[in-house]
Amino acid sequence: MENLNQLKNLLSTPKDIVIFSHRNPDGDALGSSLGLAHFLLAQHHSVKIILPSEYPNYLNWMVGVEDIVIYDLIPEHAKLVIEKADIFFCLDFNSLDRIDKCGDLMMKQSAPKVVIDHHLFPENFADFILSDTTASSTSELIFDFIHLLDQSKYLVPATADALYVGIVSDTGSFLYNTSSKVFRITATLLDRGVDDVSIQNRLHNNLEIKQLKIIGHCLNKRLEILEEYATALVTITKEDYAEFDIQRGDTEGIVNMLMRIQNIKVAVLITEQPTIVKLSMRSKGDFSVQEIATKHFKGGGHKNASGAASFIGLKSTVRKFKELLPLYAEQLSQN
Ligand SMILES: [Mn+2]
Repeated sequence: MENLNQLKNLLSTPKDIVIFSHRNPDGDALGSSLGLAHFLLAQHHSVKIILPSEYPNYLNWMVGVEDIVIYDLIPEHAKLVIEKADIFFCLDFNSLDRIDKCGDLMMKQSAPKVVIDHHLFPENFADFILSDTTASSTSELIFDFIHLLDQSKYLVPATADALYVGIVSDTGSFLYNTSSKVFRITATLLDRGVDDVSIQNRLHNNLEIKQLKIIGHCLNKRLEILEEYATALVTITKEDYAEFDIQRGDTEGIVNMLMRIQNIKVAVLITEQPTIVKLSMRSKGDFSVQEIATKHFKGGGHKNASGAASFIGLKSTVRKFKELLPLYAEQLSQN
């Protein structure tokens, strides 16, 4: 991070700090935000986390979630908090549209803005940027940031737990995006007292029966294998949403499950939402679903994990996706 000393100075006296993370927050959004929040609280800053929309239920045990301000629920209060801030942190996103109206509200304020993120192509709106697209997660970068500030004595247990959640989430429990550095950081977090087994249980062995039945339905009735293109596709219709009472977070993990099929290089989950169609994509190796998300739909993310929106309805979206695959036939047919 350039001008790190300037930021160090700013943080040397108690400040009103607002931390933003992205809409539909995942384990890394929450993990990095809560991890940083507890680190700053230990130094007597006053800290508020603002998220545009609600976090999924499976994360509701994390220390400090009850104090998170959800913009969708209390926009007026969120606005007041934003107007009082001395410093803004933007975690796990790098384009302002990921925080909806909060982006405009923040940009109206002159207070310094810090971006810490691992997504490709950061927008240039911040005064301080720690961006590393090779990092497993933003939580990994919060760990780095704490050490860059030379303040590891404030890496309190609640921070260690939160950063562990973020790393586990964005590496699919150490299945991808790993590096020797990730394992070293994780070891340090365990040395700081993280109970890894109990957190993994809370994250993974925590499904409602309904959620398993949704997965069963999707794999049994909605899975299509496009063998020629090493691609697995699951489509969830509006009717499925109604019949199985599918809520936010219930479809989490389905697309990763498709990657477990042998010889599959690309997995996509296409869901029919009330007003848009959403695509969640994964890939192995050099094949970039990020390119598909940005070139052909409205979206982005990482080379091997991206999300996108489509506005042409479910059937046309599925057709469009399938028609794109021949463009990548050469890459997808390689072994
Ligand atoms: Mn992330």
